[in-house]
Amino acid sequence: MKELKYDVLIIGGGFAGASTAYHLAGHGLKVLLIDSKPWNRIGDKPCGDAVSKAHFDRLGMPYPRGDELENKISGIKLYSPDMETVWTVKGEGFELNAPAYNQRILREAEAKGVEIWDQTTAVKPIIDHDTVVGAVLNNRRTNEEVTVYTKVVVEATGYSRSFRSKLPPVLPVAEDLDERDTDIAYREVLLTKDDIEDNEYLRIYVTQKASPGGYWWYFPKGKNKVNVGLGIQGGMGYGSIHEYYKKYLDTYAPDVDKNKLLVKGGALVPTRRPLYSMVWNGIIVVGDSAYTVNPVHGGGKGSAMISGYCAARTILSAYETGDFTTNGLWNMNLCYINEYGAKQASLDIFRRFLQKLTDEDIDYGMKRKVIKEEDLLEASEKGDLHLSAADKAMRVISALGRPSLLFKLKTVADYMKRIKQLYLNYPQSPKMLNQWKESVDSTILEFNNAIS
Ligand code: FDA
Ligand code: PGT
Repeated sequence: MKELKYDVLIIGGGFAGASTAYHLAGHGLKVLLIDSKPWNRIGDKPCGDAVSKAHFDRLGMPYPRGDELENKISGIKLYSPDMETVWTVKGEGFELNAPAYNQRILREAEAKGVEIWDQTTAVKPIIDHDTVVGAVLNNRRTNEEVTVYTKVVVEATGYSRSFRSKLPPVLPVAEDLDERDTDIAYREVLLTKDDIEDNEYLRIYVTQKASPGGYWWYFPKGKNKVNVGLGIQGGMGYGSIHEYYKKYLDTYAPDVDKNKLLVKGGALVPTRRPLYSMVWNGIIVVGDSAYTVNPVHGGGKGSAMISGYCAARTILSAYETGDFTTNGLWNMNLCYINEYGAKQASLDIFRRFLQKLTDEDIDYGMKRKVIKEEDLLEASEKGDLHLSAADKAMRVISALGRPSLLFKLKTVADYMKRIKQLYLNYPQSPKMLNQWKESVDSTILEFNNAIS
C-alpha cells in the first residue's frame, strides 16, 4: 500500500474543513484535504444557506460574490404560532449558493498550496500509543488505497462523524450524542408564483404543532426563489418529517410553485453544547462533527467557520512548540469556547426550555412581551438572557394565575448564566476535564428537573 507523509490531514471539505484549510494555507505546512464527494458536489448538503455577515467580518473570510451570493439579508421576521405577533430582528446576512462559496474557499486554499483530493474517503484511523498518527484513505479517482501519516488529523466529517466514530469509545473526542439533542431537518428550494414580498427578510415560524421542537423557515433566495423547510426534534417519536412538510407547506409557503422544484433533501442537526473536548493526541474535531451548531436556530455554517479558524491557529502554534499531544492542542478548546462555545452552552439551556413550551405559551409570551425582541437578540448574540423587563410581566402572569412553563423563565435565565460561567472556566489543561464535565452534566440534569 502506498504510504505518504503530510503535516496536516483534513478529512472533509465542507465549511469546517474548507475554512481550516483556508486559514492554514500559505504558512509553509504540507496540508492534504480529502472529501468523499466529487469536486462539483463538495459543500452541497441540505441547508437553509443563511449565514450572518458578522461571521465573515470576525474571521476575515471573503464575502460571497457573483453566483455565490443568492440574496442579501437585512434581518429575520419571527412569527408566533398564531401568526398574530411578528418580531423583526435586524441584522445583515447572506443567503448563499453554499456549494459555490464552499468550493471557492477550497480553490483559494489550493492556490496557496493545500493539496485537495476529491472522491477520497478516510476509511479508518491509524492509532499508535493512544495517539492518532494518520488514516487509511480510499482514493476512488486513482483507485488506490493510501496510508497517510501526519502530526495532526482534522476531523471535519460533518454530522456523520464517520472518522472519529472509529476511534476507541473511551476517548473524549469519540463522544456520542443523545438523539433528543438533534433536530431532523428537511428543505426544498422552489420558485414562487409571484414576487416575494420583503424578500430581504428571512421568515421563521415558531410552531410546535407543525414542527415540534423546531420551526418552519422561509428563506428568500431572490425575487422568485425560496428555500423552505422545517426542523423537528429527534428522539421524541414525533413521526415523519415528510408528513409534516406535506401537511403544512401550504400554510407556511402558500406561494411556491410545486412544479418548479429545484432541490430537495434533509439531514440531521446537532442542537447542543460543543463536544466536551474537541482535541485529543494528534486529532482536532471541527464543525458539525464537534457539535458546533447554534442550539436555538440550528445555524452551523458560521460556527463551523469559527471552529476552522481556531483549528488552524492551534495547529500553527503546535508546529511552533512541536507538541501535538492533547496538551499541545488544548488551545483549540479555549479558542472555540471563547469565540462561540460558551454561548452555545447557554443556548443549549434555552433550547431545552423552548422545546417544552406549548404554542399557547409562545403566543402569550410573544404578545405580552414576556421576552422582548431585544432580549432574544441579545440571547442569540451573547447567550445572555436578561429579564429585568420581564419581571413585571411575570408578576402579571402570576396574578392571572396562569399555570405555565413561562413562570420558569427566571430559572432558565439563572441556569443560562451558570452554565456560561462554567464554560468560561473551562479547564486550562486536560487533567481537569472529567471533573469539569461532571459539573456541566449535573447542572444540565438539575435544570431538566427544575423545568420538568
Ligand atoms: P458538512 O456536512 O458540510 O461537511 C462534511 C464533509 O465531510 C462532506 O463534504 C462529506 O462528504 C465529507 N466526509 C464525511 N466523511 C468523510 C470521510 N470519511 N472521508 C472523506 N470525506 C468525508 N446552517 C446555517 O448556518 N444556516 C442555515 O440556514 C442552515 N440550515 C440548515 C438546514 C438543514 C436542512 C440542515 C440539515 C442544516 C442546516 N444548517 C444551517 C447547518 C449547516 O448545514 C451545517 O452546520 C454545516 O454545513 C456543517 O458544516 P461541516 O463542514 O461541519 O459539515
Ligand atoms: C428551538 C430549537 C430549535 C432547533 C432548530 C432546528 C432547526 C434546524 C434548521 C436549521 C435552519 C437554520 C437556520 C439558520 C438561520 C440563521 C439565523 C441567523 O443567522 O441568526 C443570526 C446570527 O446568529 P449567530 O449566532 O450565527 O451569529 C451571532 C453573531 O451575529 C455573530 O457574532 C441571529 O439572529 C437570530 O438568532 C434570530 C433568532 C432566531 C430564533 C429562532 C427561533 C427561536 C424560537 C424563539 C421563540 C421565542 C418565544 C419566547 C416566548 C417566551
